[in-house]
Amino acid sequence: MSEPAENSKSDPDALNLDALWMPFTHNRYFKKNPRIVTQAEGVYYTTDDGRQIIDALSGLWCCNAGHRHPKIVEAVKAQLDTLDYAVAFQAHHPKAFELAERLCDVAPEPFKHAFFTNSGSEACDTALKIALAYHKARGDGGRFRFIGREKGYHGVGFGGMSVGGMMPNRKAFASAMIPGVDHLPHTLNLEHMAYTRGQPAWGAHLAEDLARLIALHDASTIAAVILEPMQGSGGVIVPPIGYLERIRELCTEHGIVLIFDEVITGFGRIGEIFSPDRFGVMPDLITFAKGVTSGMVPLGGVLATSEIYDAFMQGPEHMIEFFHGYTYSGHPLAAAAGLAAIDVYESEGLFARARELEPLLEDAIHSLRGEPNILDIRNFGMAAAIELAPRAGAPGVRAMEIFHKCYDNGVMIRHGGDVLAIGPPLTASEDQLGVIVETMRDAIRSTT
Ligand code: PXG
Repeated sequence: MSEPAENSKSDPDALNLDALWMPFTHNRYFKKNPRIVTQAEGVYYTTDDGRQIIDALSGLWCCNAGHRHPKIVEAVKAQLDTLDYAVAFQAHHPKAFELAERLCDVAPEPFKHAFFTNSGSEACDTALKIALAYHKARGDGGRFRFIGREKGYHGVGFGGMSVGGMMPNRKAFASAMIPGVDHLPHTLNLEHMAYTRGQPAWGAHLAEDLARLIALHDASTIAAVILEPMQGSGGVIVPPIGYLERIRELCTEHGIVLIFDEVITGFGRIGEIFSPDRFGVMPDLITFAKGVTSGMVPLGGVLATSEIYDAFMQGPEHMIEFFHGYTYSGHPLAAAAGLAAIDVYESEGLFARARELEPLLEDAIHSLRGEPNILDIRNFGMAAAIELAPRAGAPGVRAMEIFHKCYDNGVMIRHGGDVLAIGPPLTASEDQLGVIVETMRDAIRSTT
């Protein structure tokens, strides 16, 4: 590794933290108690004070093959030596086509086309726009409504925010929500499903709320339903048995496009490439991001069926069919990283590995039952969450303290509200899963 230049600010003590307005962060609190990571490899981060800590969240649910996987690093470096950027509109470069083809090969059968974005937020907004324009292209342009779900997270664009269902992400922007959005109820109910391992048996009936919304708005006004098959940011909320099936039935019956937002569930987080291979329910559009490059280069996108793509391919051939796209759609570095990441997932059997680890993670996390202040433990695939009782008058603080203790003791977890969540890299060892859970146990026990 090269020595830092003399005036380099890579020495964290020399960092001026003020200029950076950090995303989704309590800036003032953070800057008094900074946590800085300087390197990463495999399942570990190195912190600015030289400690190795386990990354129990795969970055932000993205480094599914671990950090700096050598094959992905090599592919990105090689790409830099050949082509840095290539125009994305009206001319393009080979790897974007190769990655689209590769994704369609590994995705469930009906998905034959990929549209690239740079993030999950852009993927969600793109999918919503595809749904609207699809109906219009078929002469059904009266369909303008979107149905999201409470506790859903579809990124931070105006579309994704509007269909999202997390109050703090919506509150300050209420005046700017896109029109015609309604929400299904979320499916988390501790009275009926606390401590469920895997999919809850209770809750399929909540899908009937879609029938209610269809009756209220009329199907002819509804363009799409967008759901995370398993809610991630909302706190690992696993779909009740039969729930997604019923949503699918209703969408099919009423000509509504069903979008599965697989930004977290994709690329092995639930032990398969995408959720249809796990839950057996096929959407019409799939959004992806994060794990597609194992987090190495930003990339997102939307997978579409031929039925949807073909509906756009009408009119004079010299006309643009979909007035949408990004400067960096299918960026060469991202495409190279995506191709290499898929190779790694396949050659190392990482989705099967996730399925093998799932029961171990399940047993380990549920062993925390009975520790103080826990109301629920839930898990699916390589994801798990613990719901804590909020401290009186200080919601979220108990979870934050536990997060800090875990960090100090060598494990990076996630906290949001009073939920702790983990989503370790699919390359984690059984021992590392044990360390994660025992570190959480100590932190939970020592927190009032
Ligand atoms: N959809 C889903 C389902 C997501 O989880 C997005 C869209 C937006 O992706 P971008 O790439 O625009 O951030 C996400 C992002 C967390 C956490 O701690 C989750 C996300 C992002 C950051 C933190 O749960 N999910």
